Amino acid sequence: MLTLLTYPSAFGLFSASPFCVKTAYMLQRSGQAWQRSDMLDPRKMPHQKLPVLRTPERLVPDSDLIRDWLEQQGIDFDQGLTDMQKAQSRALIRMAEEHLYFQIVLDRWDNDEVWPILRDTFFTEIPALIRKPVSNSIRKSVLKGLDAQGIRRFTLAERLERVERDLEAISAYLWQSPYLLGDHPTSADMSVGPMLAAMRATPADTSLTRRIKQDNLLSSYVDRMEKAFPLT
Ligand SMILES: N[C@@H](CCC(=O)N[C@@H](CS)C(=O)NCC(=O)O)C(=O)O
Repeated sequence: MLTLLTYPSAFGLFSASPFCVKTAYMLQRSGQAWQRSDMLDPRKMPHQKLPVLRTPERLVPDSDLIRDWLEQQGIDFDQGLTDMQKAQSRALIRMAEEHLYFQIVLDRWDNDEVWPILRDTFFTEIPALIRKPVSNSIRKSVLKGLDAQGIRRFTLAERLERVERDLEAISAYLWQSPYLLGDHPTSADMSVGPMLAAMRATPADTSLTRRIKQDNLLSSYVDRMEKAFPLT
């Protein structure tokens, strides 16, 4: 049986990590038998990140490498798509994972209202006595990473404008069909759906949570994806 090493359920989601949710969707779709195994500290993992898939032979890190592994077993997540649609799918996935994702991380980690909730969700394994200083220093290093990545250098208005462009692009697809590239979910949905779900689920009232919650097209798409891939 395959085992998905994942961050635990949080904020009403299968996992606080959209990459873990994406991988759970792919596993569900693959038809393979799998189970979840929750962990909070990924430092012993091959990339020091989650998700990781434990297969009979080895640990496979990274949702995209897990996708490759599953496709090598015979599943085709993009069956029936044209080469042009596959190219569009790749661009949508990169947009979600290399831009929207960092917007979500910033929305969660740079918000003093969300921070105590994050601390009590992600750092429960750290002994209570040292939890505050250790988690504060992890928070600092995450924010430093967002500075280095660049997203934290924009003003809030500039950031929202950047998000808006991406959401408009995603919406343009969803005006055409129930899923991004047709009438059934493909790999782009398994990446974009969890990213929008994560954006909506941040446990505070932020510009990003409001943006998704108040948008019927995007919110009903997130709900549709969650219904298409029921996870426990
Ligand atoms: N490219 C990776 C990204 C995975 C990722 O960024 N995971 C985050 C959680 S959403 C993580 O484990 N971060 C821990 C860390 O960076 O220390 C994938 O597609 O799986």
